[in-house]
Amino acid sequence: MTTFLLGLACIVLLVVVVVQIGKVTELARGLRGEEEMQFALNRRSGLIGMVFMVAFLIFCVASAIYYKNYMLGYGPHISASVHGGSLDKLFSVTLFFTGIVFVLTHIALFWFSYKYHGREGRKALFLSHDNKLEVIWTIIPAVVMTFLVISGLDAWNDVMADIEEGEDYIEVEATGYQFAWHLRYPGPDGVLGPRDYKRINGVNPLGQVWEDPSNHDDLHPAEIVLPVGKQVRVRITARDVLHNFYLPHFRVKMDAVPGMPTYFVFTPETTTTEYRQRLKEYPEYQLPTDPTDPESEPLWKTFNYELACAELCGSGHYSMRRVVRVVSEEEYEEWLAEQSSYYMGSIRNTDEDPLKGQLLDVEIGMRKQEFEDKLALARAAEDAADRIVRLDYVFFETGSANLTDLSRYELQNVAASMEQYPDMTIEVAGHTDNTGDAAANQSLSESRALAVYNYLVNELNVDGSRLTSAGYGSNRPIDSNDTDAGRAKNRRTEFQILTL
Ligand SMILES: [Cu+2]
Repeated sequence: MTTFLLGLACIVLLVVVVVQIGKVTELARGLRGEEEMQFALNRRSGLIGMVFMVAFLIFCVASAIYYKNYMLGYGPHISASVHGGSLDKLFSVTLFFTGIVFVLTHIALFWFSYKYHGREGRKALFLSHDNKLEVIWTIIPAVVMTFLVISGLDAWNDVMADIEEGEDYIEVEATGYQFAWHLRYPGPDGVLGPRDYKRINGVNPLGQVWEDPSNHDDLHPAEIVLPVGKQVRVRITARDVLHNFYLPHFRVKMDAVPGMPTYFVFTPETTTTEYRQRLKEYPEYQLPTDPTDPESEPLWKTFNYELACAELCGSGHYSMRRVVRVVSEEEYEEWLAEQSSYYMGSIRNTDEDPLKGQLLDVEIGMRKQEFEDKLALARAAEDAADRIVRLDYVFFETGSANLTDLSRYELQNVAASMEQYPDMTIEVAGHTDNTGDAAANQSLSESRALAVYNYLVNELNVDGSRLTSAGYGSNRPIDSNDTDAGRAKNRRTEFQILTL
């Protein structure tokens, strides 16, 4: 409020001053003669213009020098990507020519208005046109522009070249929406799965088509991590309005257009750590990150590359920042291994999952591996009593001895192991938790073990003389029967290896 009142008072005072000066000039004009007064004013204006011109040019040059270590392309901010240098060079060449024009035209502008100001006895020269002059000021800019445009086109074609057949690269996808970037990595298969905008909803932010297995391993990380020296192709899309994928330190900038995927290929060549070391050399980046806390880490240490949106896309535009890390190949592989598939983590077996209730090839593979690991461990056990393999994926319908459909995969693993070890004999055992009647539990465990026995012998052709079945009711718990989790563990089917 005080600031507003002060501002208002300033404006009122300014108006009063201008009106008073006007009155004084009027009076002086009356005293000294109008024309003479005008000539003096012309001369003064010309001189003030000259002073302004000198101050302005000094200010322009000095501020450019003062801030050069903050500007892209200068000081520590030379490009961190392979192609970036050519763009920086282009900017410098353009700046060189436009800089010359900028300085010369300003000097000419103010010098002329001073030198040729209206004065006693001077008359303006009438000049309809001058061919020579017009040819000069058309040809020189045309030649310079042609040179700039051609070298610009050349750099553009170079920078915008897409991946060629057989080249090694990683593809990353960035989808802009109000107001963030949704990032997607292809996962181990190296393929970004297909999308369909009609499928976009709260849990499927990109509209991925879950029936397609190439979507199953796709990752949705929170930051962009890239290995140094490797080609990256960024597929850029938008979900609502225009956004712009901008990685200033890598000189990457491309519109994100709804319905029209764009791309950019670049190769980062400076890791985040190397860039920080570069910044460390400059006093500007030795200042504390938090200006109010001199003890806070210096700016160079907290520096991170960033992804920004360079299209004014709405009120939350500023919040579209994402951190970008460039690391060594090993660190990248490590990071990649830590990421988990979005489908497996957030979609699998939820209502959103069209494959709910089916087993995926990768899951079958994972379960087979788990089974083989457990079998190897059991066969290596010293004590015969420890040679037990729990069949974690054999399930029955509640309260009955009917095997669920998906149990067949685990039983196929058992059959395969019997074939692999022709001398192996086993006892299939059923166990329950302690809820309900003990006699009923006993009989349920026996019939469940028998169901497994029958399936192995009748459906999977395992020789019946090599296995037996037994039920133990709730007599052999492996966990507490006081918790849900414990009881779930106790309800189990397993087999014990009798002979190796
Ligand atoms: Cu945006």
